[in-house]
Amino acid sequence: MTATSFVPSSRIRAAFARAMSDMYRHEVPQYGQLLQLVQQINQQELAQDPELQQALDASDNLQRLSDERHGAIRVGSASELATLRRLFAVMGMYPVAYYDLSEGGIPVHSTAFRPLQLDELNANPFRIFTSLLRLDLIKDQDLHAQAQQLLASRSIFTDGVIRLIEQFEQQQGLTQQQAGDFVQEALETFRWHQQARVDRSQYQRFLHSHRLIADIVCFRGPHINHLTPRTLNIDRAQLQMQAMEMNPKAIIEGPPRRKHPILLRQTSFKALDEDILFFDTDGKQQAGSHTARFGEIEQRGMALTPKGRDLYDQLLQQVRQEVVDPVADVDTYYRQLDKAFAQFPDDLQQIWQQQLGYFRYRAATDTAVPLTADWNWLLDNGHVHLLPITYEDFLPVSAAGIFHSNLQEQPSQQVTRSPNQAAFEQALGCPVISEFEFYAQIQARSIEQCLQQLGFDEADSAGLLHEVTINP
Ligand code: OOG
Ligand code: NI
Repeated sequence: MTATSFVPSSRIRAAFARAMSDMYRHEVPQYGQLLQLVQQINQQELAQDPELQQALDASDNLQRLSDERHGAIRVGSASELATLRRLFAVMGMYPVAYYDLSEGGIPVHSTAFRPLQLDELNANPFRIFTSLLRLDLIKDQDLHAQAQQLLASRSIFTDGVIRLIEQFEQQQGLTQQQAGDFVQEALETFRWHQQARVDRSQYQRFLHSHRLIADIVCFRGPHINHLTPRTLNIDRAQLQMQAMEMNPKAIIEGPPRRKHPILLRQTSFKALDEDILFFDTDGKQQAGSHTARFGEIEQRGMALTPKGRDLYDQLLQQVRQEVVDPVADVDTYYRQLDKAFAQFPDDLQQIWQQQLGYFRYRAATDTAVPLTADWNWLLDNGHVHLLPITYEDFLPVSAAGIFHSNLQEQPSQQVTRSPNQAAFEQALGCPVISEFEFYAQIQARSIEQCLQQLGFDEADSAGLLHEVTINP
């Protein structure tokens, strides 16, 4: 068999994303409503703002807008996480970034499996935020042991998907038939199971320890807990969700609304109460309910350099210290957020000058430019345009906010901050990929191309390259 008969991983990813969306809409009809709302708002925004349309078009974002989606799952053991890594690799999705959620009082740490190259993201941007339970943070030894036993005795993957993953690894690809089977088999891992694996009292014990633990250990699999389309106006979407009584969370996570959006803003409708079944001690079924699944939306802005990210973290932390419980006083929270972020320039040239964000450099002319030109001159004279690079990753403080609003109540067990990237990577079976390197590479390649187009040879570009490579 020749390599050309294999299905490109982006096609498998797209088919999987579609199948997942269909399944989730069927399982959680309110998610279908959210999708419609976002589509409507995006159409209106594009119609009202031709500049936005152009900007999205120029950065290759327009054609993938309607299928921009992420999802999230939570798993319980190292071996589950390691097999997921192999499963996602079939779809060209690799672990990018380490997120410590213990900081936000959540006993998990996470990564996001996503495509790595820009052309892959453009082909299909689907990604999965994946969290691993920190059993080491469960203080109650008895519960800890029970959780371990439940996790060790479940198998969240079908035999079929394991076989296909092995085939993929041997052949370095899947045929059309195998790819179709793979999507169906892989989907099973993410399906909802109404039947819990424990009785009611055991479920309650986990719930009281931390609601998240009950969600992770009491079921047969790590049901997909939300999907997320991309909106062009999250403020409008939030208002509409309120008007439609969709029970949105109280605040939009992330930076405030800006002329030039940075990073990521997110909100969600809160997790629904869903009917589940317990086994009682006689093996009979008993009705109960579980709250875990929700729908989320996101608005993406530009990726920030480590320097920009530090400024973002520092400003957000300042606001969180001033307004300890944003949910209790939403207006004050937004006001303080706006006030603090006045310190973050909202002008592309300034963001570039202060090296706070990543950009693609586009040569705007084919005419030769003086070899003595510097970037300021090239930009000011319209020879080069700067296009912000879209942020493709996540934010731990926002993620913790999303977790919290879907856990209904404050956890009774305190979780202390304890990042452990080494333990996470050991469970995963490889290091996570640095998100900053990804953006820096896109930027560096665009600079090279831009200089070539402007007629600079290697020696001539040295000065200009030096000027921008201080940018990580
Ligand atoms: C994941 C929450 C984090 C995001 O978009 O930041 C997340 C979860 O609830 O499992 O999805
Ligand atoms: Ni999410």
